[in-house]
Amino acid sequence: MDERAWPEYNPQEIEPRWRKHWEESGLYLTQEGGDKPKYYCLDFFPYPSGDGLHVGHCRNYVPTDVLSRYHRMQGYNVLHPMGWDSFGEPTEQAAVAHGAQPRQTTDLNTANFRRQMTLIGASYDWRREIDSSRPEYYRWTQWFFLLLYRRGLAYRDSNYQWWCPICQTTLSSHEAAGGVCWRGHTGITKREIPAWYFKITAYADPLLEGLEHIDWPDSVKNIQRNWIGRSEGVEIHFPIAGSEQDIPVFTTRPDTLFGATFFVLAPEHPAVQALTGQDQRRSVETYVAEASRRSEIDRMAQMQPKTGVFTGGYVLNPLNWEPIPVWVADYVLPDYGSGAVMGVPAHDERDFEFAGANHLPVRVVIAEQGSVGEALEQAYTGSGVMVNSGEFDGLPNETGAERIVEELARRGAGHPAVNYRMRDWLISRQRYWGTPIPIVYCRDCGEVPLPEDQLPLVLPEMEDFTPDGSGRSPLARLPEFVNTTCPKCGGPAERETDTLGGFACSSWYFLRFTSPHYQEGPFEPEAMRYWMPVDLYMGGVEHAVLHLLYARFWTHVLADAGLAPFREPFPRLRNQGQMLAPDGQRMSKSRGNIITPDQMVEEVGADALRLYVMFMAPYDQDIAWNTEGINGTRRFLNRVWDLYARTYTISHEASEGESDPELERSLHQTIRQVGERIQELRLNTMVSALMEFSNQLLERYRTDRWHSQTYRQALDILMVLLAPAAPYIAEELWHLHGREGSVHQQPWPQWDAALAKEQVAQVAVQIDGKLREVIEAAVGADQASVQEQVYALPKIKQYLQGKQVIRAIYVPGRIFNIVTG
Ligand code: ANZ
Ligand code: ZN
Repeated sequence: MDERAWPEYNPQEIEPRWRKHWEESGLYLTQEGGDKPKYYCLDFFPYPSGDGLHVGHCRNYVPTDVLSRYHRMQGYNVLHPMGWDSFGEPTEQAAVAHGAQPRQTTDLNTANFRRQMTLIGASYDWRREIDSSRPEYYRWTQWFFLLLYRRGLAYRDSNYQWWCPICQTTLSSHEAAGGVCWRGHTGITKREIPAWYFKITAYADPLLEGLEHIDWPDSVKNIQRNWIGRSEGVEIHFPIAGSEQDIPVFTTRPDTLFGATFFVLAPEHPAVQALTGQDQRRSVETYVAEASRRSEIDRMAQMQPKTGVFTGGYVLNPLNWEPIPVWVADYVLPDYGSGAVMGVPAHDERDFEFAGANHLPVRVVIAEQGSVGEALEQAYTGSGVMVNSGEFDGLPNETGAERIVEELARRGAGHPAVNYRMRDWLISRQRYWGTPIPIVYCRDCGEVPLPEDQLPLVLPEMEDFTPDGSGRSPLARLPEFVNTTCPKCGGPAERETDTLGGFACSSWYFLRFTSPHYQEGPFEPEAMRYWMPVDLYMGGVEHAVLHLLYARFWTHVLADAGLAPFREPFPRLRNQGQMLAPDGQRMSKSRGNIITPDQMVEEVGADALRLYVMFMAPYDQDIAWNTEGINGTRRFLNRVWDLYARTYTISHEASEGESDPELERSLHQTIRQVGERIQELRLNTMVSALMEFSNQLLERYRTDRWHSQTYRQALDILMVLLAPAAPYIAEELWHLHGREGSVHQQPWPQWDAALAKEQVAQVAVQIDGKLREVIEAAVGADQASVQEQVYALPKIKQYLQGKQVIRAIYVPGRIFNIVTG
């Protein structure tokens, strides 16, 4: 083939052709069994929104695809599946907005997602697609509910719940964090509604402990740690004056006990009634009624004035019997610790503020070193020597704390205690579009779980599934669903009408992918043990607690039930950065700044899009889209194409030319770099390694040094190295050269350490004419890289301390000269 006969690079023609071919030949179907090692590469479970994908999603789906392709070429069995988190409110609301049924909306949207994902070359095995709103799937979500139920980890309770008046459903405290519902609605309130909970608090310690053994971003681990909020302290019992009873408080500062000048109950505390005196009754009742209307978030805020009222009652300091006045104030939360605190204004900021607002005495019991005992302007929260604390005076406060706890224990008035900020997970929703809860209520037997052989409990079709404001699920309006017989006694019974929130579905889907069509259980045990745990899990930062905590919880439960030989489902987690619009704003439909993969594939091709998404920034950084940038990666692909068009055929016809040691070294270095960088997700520099190497080849061509055997070998290998990142062009080049099979089924090229080794030179480092160090630098390294190497040397750093570098000159391969002033 001569140069002129070579076709133009035309991704619009190449890409659809290969898409079709790959699908027909089943190129990406997962292989199982054999003795290959496995690699399970998973994206977060997307909910199929009507907007479809924008280019931001490519920052998730392109990297995982590149890793999957790379591992296949490395000889792994790769599981790279995709499915839909289609139950839950987003889908239901979208259906309402379009006047459609959620089933139709889901099917329409998933078809579009699938098309777009295929467009960008994502190599999912679509035979394994799952959809959480289909009975074949949610049957097993119900199975998990029953597993948790049997293990005492699912229970129904009537309590004050977060309620979103717009979604018309209860929210878990996780979803209500920050005072807005997780979908962004403000005005959430508390409402007393019976609801189902999962007892995630029983797993607080294992969930904390597990974080120590997994490779996750520290920021995500810390968010989970804070969410669980383990706090070690002491429970102290304060006797009520004139009563046999006492009230416990949780404190992390037992050393400040003698500084407790008041005592505060949360307005909801059950002892408020009993402690309130005749004269205070009206003011206390008014205060309590008002507090219940304010949200927990307002109450926690540091800036709130500390309101409260005196109850007229007293408790006694358990060590010296000093009477302490009891107040009711809403800065004390009902569901943390015991819902009561000892107020120590001298050493706690909020107590200090409260004392100031209510003219309560402040008594210093920990003396700050060097303080002369003047009035405090703010609470002193540091350490020091104990004062005003009876027999404990003069002790360092850490020792004092231990002594006080011993003394309390001796008198039976206190003991060490651990508290958690995390609450149980509220999972029931008074909504239609979710997994029905497999529980019935029988007049005689009470709450009865459905036997497993009655699963799936199918979600009935409903013409009008909008909530009616009753606080009950729309399913309650269907007598044919509600009325049933008791599985235990056969008598009349009613079904639970709440459904499970969407987070239930996503708490186990990664297990389903290991055997998506298995009928006898949620997963085929062998397949699950083969594929799990997930080797790389990737998705957005927004799931730091909700999904990522729940999924860990279910897996821990599964392990304790003897059904999984591991506790942590995701040993390696990575979060991709956000893609912002060119204007630096978040991409959103309402701003009208969305860029779709469809547009980009149309304009420059999927390969250029993939390369740009990787090249633009480290994968975990937020960055704005830049159209000039994608033109750059398209030009790179044009150059690669040209390279092959101009020289490939000829170089193969050419007789054995001589070798090119310098090119050979770069070739082996490039193989190494591309592989390592893919594994480490350093995808931007992976692309630059491909670019640099291609440029080097082009340079050989321009300067007529392309007749070597090395050059020809380099072209053979470059196609293969391009395959994970730019699968279409790599495949096309492969076939244009009459190669057999698919480039994607080629083994990853080996690199040779000896050949990759840089030739090094001894470089003398001089400062102001004096020899200070000799280093080894790569032959051909430029001044900038040698300078970086030199300035990083501790010895050189020391010499340069306090001096100013005026000039640095590199004489390649010989001397690095620094002149200071
Ligand atoms: C007395 C004291 C003195 C406290 C002092 C602190 C400093 P963490 O670390 O978050 O666990 N507390 C206990 N229960 C509370 C509730 N239901 N609502 C609001 N605050 C509550 O915090 C433990 C501290 O938070 C406890 O220690 C208690 O105040 C307060 F110099 O007790 B401390
Ligand atoms: Zn019964």
